[in-house]
Amino acid sequence: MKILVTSALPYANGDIHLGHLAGAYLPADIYVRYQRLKGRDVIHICGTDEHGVPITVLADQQKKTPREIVDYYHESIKKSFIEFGISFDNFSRTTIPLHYRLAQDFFLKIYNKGYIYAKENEQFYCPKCQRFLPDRYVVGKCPRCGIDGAKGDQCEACGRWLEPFQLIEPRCLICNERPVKQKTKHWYFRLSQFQNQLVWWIEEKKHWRETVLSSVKGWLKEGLQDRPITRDMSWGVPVPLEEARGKVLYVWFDAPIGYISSTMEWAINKGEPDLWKEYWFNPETKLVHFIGKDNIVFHALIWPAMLMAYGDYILPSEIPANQFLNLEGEKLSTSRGYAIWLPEYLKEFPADSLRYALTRNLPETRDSDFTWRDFQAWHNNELADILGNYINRTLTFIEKYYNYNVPSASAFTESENRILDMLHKAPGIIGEKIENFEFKNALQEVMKLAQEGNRYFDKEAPWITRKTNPLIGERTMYICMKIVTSLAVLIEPFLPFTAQKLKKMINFTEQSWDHISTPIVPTTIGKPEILFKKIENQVIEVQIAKLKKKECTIDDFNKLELRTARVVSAKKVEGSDHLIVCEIEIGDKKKQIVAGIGKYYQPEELIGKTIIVVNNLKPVTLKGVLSEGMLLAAQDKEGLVLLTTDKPISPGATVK
Ligand code: B3M
Ligand code: ZN
Repeated sequence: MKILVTSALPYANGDIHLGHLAGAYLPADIYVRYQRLKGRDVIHICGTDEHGVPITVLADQQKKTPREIVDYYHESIKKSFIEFGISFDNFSRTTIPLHYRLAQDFFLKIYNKGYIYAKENEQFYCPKCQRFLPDRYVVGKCPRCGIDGAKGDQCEACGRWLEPFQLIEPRCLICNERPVKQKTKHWYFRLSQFQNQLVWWIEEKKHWRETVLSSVKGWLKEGLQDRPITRDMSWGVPVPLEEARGKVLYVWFDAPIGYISSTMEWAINKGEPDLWKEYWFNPETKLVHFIGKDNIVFHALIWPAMLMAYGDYILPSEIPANQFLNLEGEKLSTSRGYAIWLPEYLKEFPADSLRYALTRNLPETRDSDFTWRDFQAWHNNELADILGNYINRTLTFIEKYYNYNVPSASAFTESENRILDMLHKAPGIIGEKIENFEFKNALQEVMKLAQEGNRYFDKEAPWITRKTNPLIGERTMYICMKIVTSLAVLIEPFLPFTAQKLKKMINFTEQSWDHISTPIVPTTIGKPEILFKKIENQVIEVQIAKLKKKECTIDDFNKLELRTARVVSAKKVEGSDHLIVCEIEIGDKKKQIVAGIGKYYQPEELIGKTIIVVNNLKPVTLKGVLSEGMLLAAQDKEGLVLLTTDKPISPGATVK
């Protein structure tokens, strides 16, 4: 059996954020890494989606060409995926000539079979911009949920797939003008003809997720309508018909074909240009599409219908679509900049910590919420205190008392046999969950082993038996190493960077999921290193503040009482290098504030300066010292400078 895994092609109009990762890429990567360890014939295919209105709108806004936009984001997205450990076999783009040829061939073949027809129709046209307004160039209120800002093709708030004419109070995205209807000719895909075939096909998919099935069945119940698959635009794959000059294929027609062209590119790069056929034309191939819920209708209805129309190709076997990930209790919004972007995340934290937090909390059956506090807690209390600590205490014990040589043992107690049995069964249990797309539960099973290890270590107390009964001490450490060895392989799909470090640390090279059910412990280990360093509160607070900072109304701003203040005295807070406590004068009042500026200023330098403070901040205690306000400072890569006034002014003056 071959397994062809795809992850939704991200639009090359922005960086990857946590929502994308939790929706498709991380579960796909866990699945693929597992299948590779099982020794299965699996490939993971992806690439950037470089056409369509999402790209041209951004290009218009930034006064750049679509080409400049997609070139930039293709590279940026590709780089952050690599750094996050998303292991694609090929990461292509939909603007390569191969893709154009394939998409045009696809169109022509189903056109010649009679599944595409032309029709004159009315469309929104902006009189001011003098252009047709396809899809997202029209915005308005959603007819279903009423939210303003719904796009001409989809309402992001409720997920409803829309036609521009359904929008209430439509307007042109570029100039806000009310568009008019004007005639134009377009080519339609006879989706309605596939209604019955799709109903039968979906019937077989009883094991699919309820969320996927219910949305698909909803569409089928409404009855499928023919879909226009061309657009009046210049950026895209040209429609391969003489009479369609100046028109391009709709992005959702060409994008899924990108799965095929990316597989073709993979085969070419491998030097076996026909190899892709062994996947796409092979009824034994399991085709798995990882996507977010907003892409369900395209992958579970329209794309299969396109494939049915074409013939030859296989149909999707699995579509484990995820629900949405919210952020600190609110919906992500890329237009408002309310998201955590992967490149920014990676500048501050290790990839595996986020892989862990997201997997632990995947929106598999319902929307889930990412918070920085959970992230910190899970990193510190689970990755560091359970997994990292278990591995570290085992390895340092062997380093210290057995000079890096792993003790051996042969006869075991009942509870030890129970642990060996648990290790024996773990790959099967975890594997089954992964194969059923229950990644959250699978990860929990992995963590159970580390928990069990800690319990066993505590109970056996090898630091005592080492002296009182050395044979028992050795046996304990042997069992402990068995667990560490199993973990080195079993964490790999979830925490690939940690797995690699751990394997190196214990001189272990095993690459097989099945072999690890009877782990063969290495005879010697290398120098143990800490796998997870704790994440401090301050670091997390900066991240929370960053998110909160994104939007501020004038009312929010007016809540702050900003004043000038004169520094009367200043000294370092005891036991801290970077905290300085200042006594300040504001009008005729005195108060004290604690500021984290010790790295940039000596206390003496501050005395006599007029600074700007937030006067009505709720008092807090920092390192046991009361702080009744906050001073303002500007910071960049080079350092930090205090804000002062341009000319002398009395302390207590208001700042606006
Ligand atoms: N680019 C939508 C998205 O990024 C779209 C997916 C295409 S998959 C063929 O969510
Ligand atoms: Zn306009």
